[in-house]
Amino acid sequence: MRGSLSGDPMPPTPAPRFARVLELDSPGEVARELRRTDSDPEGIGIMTRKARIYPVRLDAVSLRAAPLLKQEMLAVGADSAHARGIADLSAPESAVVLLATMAQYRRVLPKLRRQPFGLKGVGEAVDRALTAYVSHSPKILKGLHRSTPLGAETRVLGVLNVTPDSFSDGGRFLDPARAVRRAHDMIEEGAALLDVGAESTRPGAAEVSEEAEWRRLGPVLEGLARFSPVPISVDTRHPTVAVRALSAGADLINDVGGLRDPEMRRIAARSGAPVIVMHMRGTPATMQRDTEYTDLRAEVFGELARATHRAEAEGVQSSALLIDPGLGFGKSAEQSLELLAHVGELRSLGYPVVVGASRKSFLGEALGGAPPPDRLEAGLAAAVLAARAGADLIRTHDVAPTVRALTLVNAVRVRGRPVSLDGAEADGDET
Ligand code: HH2
Repeated sequence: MRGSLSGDPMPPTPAPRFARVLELDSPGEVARELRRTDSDPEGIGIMTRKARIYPVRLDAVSLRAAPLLKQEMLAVGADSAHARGIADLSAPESAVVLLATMAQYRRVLPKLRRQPFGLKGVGEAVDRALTAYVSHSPKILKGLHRSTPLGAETRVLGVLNVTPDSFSDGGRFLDPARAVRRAHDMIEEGAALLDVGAESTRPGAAEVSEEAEWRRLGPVLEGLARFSPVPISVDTRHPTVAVRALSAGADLINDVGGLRDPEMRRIAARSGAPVIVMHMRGTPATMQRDTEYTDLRAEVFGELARATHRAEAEGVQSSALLIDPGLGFGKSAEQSLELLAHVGELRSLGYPVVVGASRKSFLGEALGGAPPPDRLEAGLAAAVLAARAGADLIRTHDVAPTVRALTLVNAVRVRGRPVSLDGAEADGDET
């Protein structure tokens, strides 16, 4: 029988009978949980970086680079997946998924920088994506006339359609006085920004002349610009309308054309106005004809990445860009749901993320054919999912209920402080 030094019998060693799987979304949360174990503070910083695998996808990694990449990943105890055809030399390139913890990335990335076959660029791209993904630093969105904070919590972009034919509220706010009253109400209800549009972009909508668009928009903007304390975005695909709107008091451009029009890029660069770059293929008239994607999320992500990259190369400040997956724009209901479920991936690009699901037909389809007035709850659920994934702005017609739903999400969510790959802030407090 075991005994203590004093000869008394040893008390039975307590053994844990229950184990709890932890849900820790951010490095900040991991660090806080580790602190509860009374770990050594230095150890907490190191272990925080080991808590979670961050899968990272790369496209078109060359035949020569992919095996070397796998070898480097294996050498740090991580892994990377690539096409079978890389091994038998039948594939010229491959999509790659890296699987590693932050600690492993930290060891492997400096090594990649010294490797040939484009691995230096791969290392830099992975570093940028991870840093952008885990950071959620609050920033100020500087509109041309008004600014607003973004990033600390998910906020609402209130929709005002001054159109006769928008799919859910067409004709309700064509009268400028009524439109301005609605804007006033949305501000009272807690909208962080307003989005005013004068052309319906519903699938198959007829194109409106720029003159007609401006005739609807001008008086409303004029009325709004006088009193609105919140930034006003103008939802237009037309450069001439964007220019007139900015000089009539609009603060930013919401371009459902995703800055594909070079004139729109020039206006953005020259004016300094922020732009929401939304993903869409074709135009509203044609977009539902092309809903074929080989790899939906990779393609939407890649197209947004190229659009923002081109805009920056032409002089648009990166701090002026926001991105939006364009739910329902040239996407089937199923595809919109997939994008919604994974919208947090867009954070890898480092721009604030905008999501618009409000009253859209993919919600109706998910509900078995519900018309727009019956899509409120599904729209709120979509807003909550997007906010949970880290979206910065939810574009919605239903401002008051969305603000209330997001208040809860914002209260529950613990957002980490900016974290760099060297983990300097990884054990810092949450904001
Ligand atoms: N959706 C619509 C219009 N503009 N802009 C962004 N950035 N994101 C969106 O999801 C988005 C958008 C479509 O909705 P709505 O304005 O209500 O309809 P309509 O185009 O028929 O006016």
